Amino acid sequence: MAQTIRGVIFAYLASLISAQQIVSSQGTVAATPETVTLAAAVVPATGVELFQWEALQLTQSVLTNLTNLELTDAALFNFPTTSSASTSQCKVFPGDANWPSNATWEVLNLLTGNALIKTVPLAAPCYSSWPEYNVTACAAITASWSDPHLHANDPTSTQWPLYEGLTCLPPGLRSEDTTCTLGGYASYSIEITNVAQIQLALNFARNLNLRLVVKNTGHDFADKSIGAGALSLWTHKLNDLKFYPHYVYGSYSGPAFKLGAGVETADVYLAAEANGVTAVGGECRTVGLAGGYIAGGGHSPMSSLVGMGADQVLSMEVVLPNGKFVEASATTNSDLFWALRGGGGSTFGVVTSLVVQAYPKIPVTTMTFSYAISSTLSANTFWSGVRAYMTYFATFTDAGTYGYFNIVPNASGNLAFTFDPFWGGNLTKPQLQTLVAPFLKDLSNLGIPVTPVFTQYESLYPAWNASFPPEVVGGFNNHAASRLFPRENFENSTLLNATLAAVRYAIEGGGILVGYNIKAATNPFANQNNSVNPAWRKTLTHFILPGLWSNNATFAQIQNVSETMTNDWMVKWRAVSPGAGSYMAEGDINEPNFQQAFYGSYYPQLYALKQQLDPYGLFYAPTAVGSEDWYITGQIPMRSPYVAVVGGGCAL
Ligand SMILES: Cc1cc2nc3c(=O)[nH]c(=O)nc-3n(C[C@H](O)[C@H](O)[C@H](O)COP(=O)(O)OP(=O)(O)OC[C@H]3O[C@@H](n4cnc5c(N)ncnc54)[C@H](O)[C@@H]3O)c2cc1C
Ligand SMILES: *[C@@H]1O[C@H](CO)[C@@H](O)[C@H](O)[C@H]1NC(C)=O
Ligand SMILES: *[C@@H]1O[C@H](CO)[C@@H](O)[C@H](O)[C@H]1NC(C)=O
Ligand SMILES: *[C@@H]1O[C@H](CO)[C@@H](O)[C@H](O)[C@H]1NC(C)=O
Ligand SMILES: *[C@@H]1O[C@H](CO)[C@@H](O)[C@H](O)[C@H]1NC(C)=O
Ligand SMILES: *[C@@H]1O[C@H](CO)[C@@H](O)[C@H](O)[C@H]1NC(C)=O
Ligand SMILES: *[C@@H]1O[C@H](CO)[C@@H](O)[C@H](O)[C@H]1NC(C)=O
Ligand SMILES: *[C@@H]1O[C@H](CO)[C@@H](O)[C@H](O)[C@H]1NC(C)=O
Ligand SMILES: *[C@@H]1O[C@H](CO)[C@@H](O)[C@H](O)[C@H]1NC(C)=O
Ligand SMILES: *[C@@H]1O[C@H](CO)[C@@H](O)[C@H](O)[C@H]1NC(C)=O
Ligand SMILES: *[C@@H]1O[C@H](CO)[C@@H](O)[C@H](O)[C@H]1NC(C)=O
Ligand SMILES: CC(=O)N[C@H]1CO[C@H](CO)[C@@H](O)[C@@H]1O
Repeated sequence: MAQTIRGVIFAYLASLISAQQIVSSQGTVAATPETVTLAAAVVPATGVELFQWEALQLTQSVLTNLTNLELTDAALFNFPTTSSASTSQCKVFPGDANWPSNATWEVLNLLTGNALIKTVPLAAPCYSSWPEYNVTACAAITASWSDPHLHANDPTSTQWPLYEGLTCLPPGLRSEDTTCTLGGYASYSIEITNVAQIQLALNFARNLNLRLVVKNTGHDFADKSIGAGALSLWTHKLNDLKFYPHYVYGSYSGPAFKLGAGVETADVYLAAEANGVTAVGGECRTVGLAGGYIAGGGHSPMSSLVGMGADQVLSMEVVLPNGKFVEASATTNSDLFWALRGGGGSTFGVVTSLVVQAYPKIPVTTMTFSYAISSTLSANTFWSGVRAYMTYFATFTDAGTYGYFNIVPNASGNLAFTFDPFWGGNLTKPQLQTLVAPFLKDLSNLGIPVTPVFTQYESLYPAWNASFPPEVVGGFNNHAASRLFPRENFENSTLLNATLAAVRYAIEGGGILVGYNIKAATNPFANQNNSVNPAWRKTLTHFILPGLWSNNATFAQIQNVSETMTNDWMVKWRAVSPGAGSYMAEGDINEPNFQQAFYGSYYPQLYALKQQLDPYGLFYAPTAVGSEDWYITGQIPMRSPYVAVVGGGCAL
């Protein structure tokens, strides 16, 4: 017997105030998306100024209206009445008896204002098994596969397809995988444009015990933004940016930006340049500054001068696992504020925006040069050059610089060392030349010929634009780990030699080095009371160690390189830096004892807060706080755990 559902969907725009009915019966929903609008009310700000879309919220009276009007599914959107843990061991997965019916998904779609998207993998137009099959569209997707915007602008696609199971790649990229399935991609997404949609989605996922993921750009190296069978919140459209020339908040007084959760780094740097200030962000153009970047701590070309990205935050707006929208700052929800700045994304809630402080404009001078092993430059001399550099790590970062370099075989297969670049923030060309002169003399004494190129810029933007080309993504030929080696490793000759030997072992074993000589400077003008991995406060490096394979490598070969990296090369790195750590946002998804490595001594406090705020186990991401309480049911057994994001989730 068809049961009729009647409800009222509330308009939020004055012009649409008239209430509209939807009528539904089992399996069908008669109302069309055109006739409905969002279930939300406008709630005025009580603290920090809100973006217009942040004032659109799900309130108890909106829910009560739904209930009163006999929308039988309304209970699915309720806030929790108790803070009890979920009683179900496993998340509901597509195909399970409790998986929501099409009609139930349609109610979510209508209440969110027609924002639900059923997942079609990005490259589906390349596969005749999909209705989207279209040779022209496929050619366009294939041509821009390595462009991060392609993936950021898709509701579910990730920039690193390894952990989605390497399914649905553009044909020809890999001989081993030639099918298009959902793999590790979410089942549905919501294109988030306001707070009410996030609240509706969190309540829906929590009440129905669905897996939930948050996807901004999809940049995360461990693919923490995807998940099989999940409902995904796609936050990338929350890209408002507001500049305040004279912002006063707590003890801070100065320039500041309010950033929506979807804003990309390049947009912030451009806005800073236009307003005559300097913003703290990463090196990569399309990383989500207010998303995963600040959640993970955020290192920057500015870090050796002013600290971490997370240190610059003044306040945040966030939807909690219980669906409530709150502010977090040093004075409001201060424990949450502490955790959201360094404790990792997709753990304590969904951040909708944050306010960060900015700095006056500074000059930047860069230096580039390269040298390589050759018939006249031995491997030992090559590594002596690297050692010489390491002896200046403390001096250089104490002067505020950021040394970005790599050690990678050049096209002839000879190991090459390249500054890409050495970044002298707040230094003029003569100042940087004076700083590095002793190092260049050491290289010369070793018989290593280099031709440094110094370039001075007026501010961060032109220096950054010239130094960091648009990133290339979409690849799956490596898996990286990383290490934050402490200052003592470079100030004590015994330890320095041991560190150099450990690095050389990994590189000669087939790894490559993406190195940063960086520190998280102490900054009395910023709030550094946050959960950024304490290893960052002691480090002079962030060394990333990718292990490589060819695109067509078998999974056995991929597993071989991964295990060699995690269980051989990295063992040496950890042995010479006991108790140090690794940067979660550019770390190994298989890092042993990830709790210590990514969170250090803060882990127990973060875990306790996670239990308090999310007893439901709503938020889960690989290596996130509390993730040890879950396991992923591998859908492609041969590939687990290297394709760990594939599959549903179960509590241990
Ligand atoms: C080419 C490249 C260069 C990089 N350079 C730097 C650098 O210079 N400095 C640096 O520190 N890092 C750097 N990173 C790492 C980067 O900070 C992380 O990949 C970061 O997680 C990306 O965040 P995102 O929001 O863009 O990505 P996503 O993959 O979309 O999200 C990352 C994680 O954050 C969660 N998340 C995103 N938005 C929200 C939100 N609003 N609320 C709650 N959770 C959220 C996601 O669920 C996921 O767990 C770089 C990465 C790449 C790929
Ligand atoms: C609830 O419904 C009534 C009647 O349609 C309406 O006047 C009121 O504004 C609604 N409340 C909310 C919070 O939308
Ligand atoms: C195929 O894709 C192209 C490019 O996106 C588009 O212009 C065209 O309309 C599509 N064809 C069909 C039949 O959908
Ligand atoms: C991988 O295999 C595909 C299909 O066989 C082939 O076109 C491509 O050249 C191979 N790539 C590499 C790096 O071997
Ligand atoms: C740091 O923040 C925490 C969490 O809000 C607070 O309990 C603690 O007192 C703060 N510490 C300092 C030194 O301000
Ligand atoms: C690799 O480096 C060596 C030494 O500098 C140089 O002789 C050789 O030309 C380089 N090869 C390429 C392809 O750059
Ligand atoms: C840059 O250097 C000047 C002094 O030369 C100093 O006053 C200023 O604080 C520095 N700025 C930063 C961001 O470190
Ligand atoms: C950034 O650099 C590119 C070249 O890499 C140049 O074309 C572009 O004009 C620069 N943008 C700005 C705003 O300076
Ligand atoms: C240098 O490190 C070694 C090895 O850890 C240690 O034994 C030694 O005491 C250290 N020396 C100094 C001066 O700290
Ligand atoms: C470290 O290595 C350098 C260069 O090989 C050597 O001169 C020095 O004696 C070594 N230091 C220690 C403490 O072994
Ligand atoms: C990787 O393969 C090499 C060569 O077959 C083998 O010697 C090595 O033991 C393998 N390592 C792992 C971790 O499987
Ligand atoms: C939300 C959802 O999945 N709706 C689907 C319900 O079924 C109809 C007919 O198959 C689809 O058109 C909708 O997209």
